[in-house]
Formats: sequence, structure tokens, C-alpha cells
Amino acid sequence: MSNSSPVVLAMKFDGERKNSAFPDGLGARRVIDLNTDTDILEIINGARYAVLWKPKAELFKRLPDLEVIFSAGAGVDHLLQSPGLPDLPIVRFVDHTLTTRMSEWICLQCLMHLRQQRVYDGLQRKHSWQELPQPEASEITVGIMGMGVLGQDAARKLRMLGFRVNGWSRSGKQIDGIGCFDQSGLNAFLSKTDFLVGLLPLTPETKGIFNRTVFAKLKRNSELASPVFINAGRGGSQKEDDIVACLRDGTLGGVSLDVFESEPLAADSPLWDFEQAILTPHAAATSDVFALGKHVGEQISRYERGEKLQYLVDRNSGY
Ligand code: NDP
Ligand code: OXD
Repeated sequence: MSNSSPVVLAMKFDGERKNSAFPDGLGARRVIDLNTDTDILEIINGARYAVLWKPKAELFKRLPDLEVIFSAGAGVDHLLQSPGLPDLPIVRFVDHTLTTRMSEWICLQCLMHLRQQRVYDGLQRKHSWQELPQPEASEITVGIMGMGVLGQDAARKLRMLGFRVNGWSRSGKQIDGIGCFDQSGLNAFLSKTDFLVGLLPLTPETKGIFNRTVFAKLKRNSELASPVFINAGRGGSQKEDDIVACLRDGTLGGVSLDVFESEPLAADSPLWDFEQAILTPHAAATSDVFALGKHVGEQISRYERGEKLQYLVDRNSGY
């Protein structure tokens, strides 16, 4: 087959930006955007590549010549749960633009909780001049669950800010300046953690992992009253009823959540109303459309030169 195969897009993103930026990143290759090219026939013959985000069930039947599936994001749970997913290589999105954004969000949340910014916001609204205790970052241990591309970058940047940092992952790691724990070390890891950061993919093993049992094991003798939970991995890994109950009874002193069990978060969720809860709408690290196009173009070029694809998903482990 020639290398002139179009790239089929079925993904989120603001239309105008996607139409200009994505093809730019891709070079000369033709793009068929299923959200805007409404005259496209049901069956798209000759399309070897597709870039997808939460694909509709019938999509794969329309792409009989598909050879490589690209995830429009770093996470692939949206694909692996997709009915009719063919047994083809899946490449996830890894790029410094996404990694950098995520680390910015994680560092921001850790600093917001360290400096008790939400409490100051409340005092400001009351015109109240009151100074709060001010521990240094070096007195706080951030424990990151998920030490992949995103977890490791966030860990290094948190270290630069002065936090003590530990990481927990399936396989143990060795990273300078970071305490590393493998799966068997979960309890020891939790007992040292003041700020728990979730950067795990959603898999059958990580579903609901952030629950009361885990929160109750966090360290609670730091200068800040209670531990903090920060999650930007996937909402399916957290039990929101437990988070609400733990915020109410002080098991958790604060949370920052970018992801939710069901998105968008229901307007009547009690999470919206906690002063000590910082919520963002799955926006911690949105894929940059130009960078995504470039990444897809590079991987297609590798594939067509007969080289190995990078960032391949392991279907057995689910990420
Ligand atoms: P990686 O695949 O690079 O890293 C995943 C990490 O999780 C690895 O360290 C892996 O361990 C660990 N892990 C997976 N399963 C388990 C388990 N059962 N027990 C212990 N550790 C486990 O992913 P990324 O860092 O690139 O991304 C992480 C997630 O962040 C994505 O899957 C996605 O869900 C989410 N995300 C959210 C965004 C947002 O805007 N909110 C944006 C981008 C991503 P090991 O190293 O041993 O394999
Ligand atoms: C991703 C995301 O997985 O945006 O990239 O959540």
C-alpha cells in the first residue's frame, strides 16, 4: 500500500484550532475529520491510521484497512473500553508539551495546599488580616502514585521546589533524590505521605484505588492539619463518596481534583462546595493539537520506514 493513506480523526478539541493546527503538525498527509467532513462515505477504504478519543462503537467497522490506532491523549482507557476495538497496535500520546503542563498543574496544587491559599482566599473575602503557620516545602512529603512519564517529571519539579518526594509504581524505580516504592511497599509509602498525588492510568487494578482505606493510612502528624489528595490521573481511580466523607470528618484536609468518576461533574455534587476542594474540568494537561499532529506524523514515518512504533500500549497491563 502507498504511504498516501489519509489520517482519520475522531476526537475532541475545538474545531477551528484542530482544523489548522493538526494538519500543520502532520506535514502533507491528508486528514479526514469525521466531526466536520460530513460528506464522508460510511466505509472509508484505504485509511491505515486513525487518531481517536472516546471512539463511537461503530467506528471501527467503517475503517476496514486500519493498521495503527493513535490515542489523542496520554491515557488509553477510553480506547481499551471501546466495543469492537480491533487487535491493532495502539500508540499513546507522549510529548513534552503535555508533560510540562501536567507538572505545572501538580506543582501549583502542592503549593496552593502548602501555603493554604484557599484559607487565605476565605479570609480575604471576610477582609480579615490573619497570618497562618507556614511550613516549608522541605517539611512536606509528596507521594506520587504512578511514576511513568508524568509522575517522574512532576517528581523532579517538586524536588526542585524543595518538597520531599516519594513515588509508587508497579515496578520499582531508581531515581536520584526520590524515594521509590513498588507495589509491595504501598503501606510504607502511604504512611510517609502528606500530599498524595494520583497520576495512575485507569485499569482494572487501579479502579477505585483512592478510597477511605488509603486516605486513612496517610501521614497525619505534619504541620498542616490533615493530608491532602491531588488527582489528575483518572476519575475512575477515585471513590468520590469516600472523598466527600473524608473531607467532612477531617481524614483529608484538602483535595485538588482534575478528573472525576463521571465527567462533567454533576452540578449537584457536594465536591463543588468544599472550601478546601480545588476542582478543574479535566484540564490539567490538555493535548496540544499541533504537537499531537507532529507526534502522529513522526510515528507514521517510523512505521512506514519499517521502524518500531514508540509509546505502544500493553493491552495486558491496560496502559
Ligand atoms: P505512564 O504509562 O507513563 O505511567 C503510568 C504509571 O502508573 C507507571 O509508573 C506505572 O507503573 C504505574 N501503574 C500502572 N498501573 C499500576 C498499578 N496497578 N499499580 C502501581 N502502579 C501502576 O502514563 P503517564 O504518566 O503518561 O500518564 C498517566 C495517566 O495520566 C494517563 O494514563 C492518564 O489517565 C492521565 N492523564 C491525565 C491528563 C489530565 O489532563 N488530567 C492528561 C494526561 C494524562 P510502571 O512504571 O511500573 O509501569
Ligand atoms: C489524556 C487526558 O489522557 O487528556 O491525555 O486525559
